[in-house]
Amino acid sequence: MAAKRLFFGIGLAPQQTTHIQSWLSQHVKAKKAPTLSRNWHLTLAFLAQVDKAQEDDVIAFANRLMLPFFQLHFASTGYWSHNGIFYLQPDHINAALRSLAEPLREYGEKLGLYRNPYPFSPHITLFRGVKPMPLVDVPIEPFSLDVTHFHLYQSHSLDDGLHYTPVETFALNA
Ligand code: 3AM
Repeated sequence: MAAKRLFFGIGLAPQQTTHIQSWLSQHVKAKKAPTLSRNWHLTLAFLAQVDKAQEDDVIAFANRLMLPFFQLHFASTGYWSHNGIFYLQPDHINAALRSLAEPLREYGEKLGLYRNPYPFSPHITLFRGVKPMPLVDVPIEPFSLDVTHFHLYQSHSLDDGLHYTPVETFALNA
C-alpha cells in the first residue's frame, strides 16, 4: 500500500475555531487568505512519508504513552519571516505538552522517518507563505484548549483542497 504523509497533532473544538475565525475576519489584515479553518491544529510531531508497517508501529507507540490531560492557553501571535507562517502560540511552553511532543518526535526520528530540523515550537498556523506579516489591530481574546486527546493525521489533497484527516485518536488519561 502507498505510503501516507502523517503527523501527530492536537485538534481544535468548533468553539475555538469559531473564535479564531471571527477574530481573523474582524481584526487581522493580510495579503492572502488564511489556511483552511478545518485544518487548524497544533503539530506535535511531523513524520513525513510513512508506510503501513511504520504506521502500525507509531500507533502502537502512541498507545503506550500514559500521559495526563492538560490545558493550553492562547493569547499571542507570532510570525516566521523565512516561511511566512503567522501563528497562534501557547502562552508558555507547557511541560505536559512537551512531554507529549518529545517522545513522538523522537520515535519518528528513531524509525528514520523524519529528522526535525528545529526544536519543538508549538503553534497553530493561521497563514502560510504570507508577506508582509499580517496586521493585527486588536489582539485575540485569550482562549483555552482542554487537551484530552491527540490524533495521528493524514495530510492529503482531495478535490476541494488540503485535508488533515485523523486516522487514529489517542486519549490522555488523567
Ligand atoms: O503547517 P503547520 O505548521 O501547522 O507542522 C507542520 C504542518 O503543520 C508539519 O506538519 C504539519 C502538517 O503538514 N510539517 C509539514 N511539512 C513539514 C516539514 N517539511 C512539517 N514539519 C517539518 N518539516
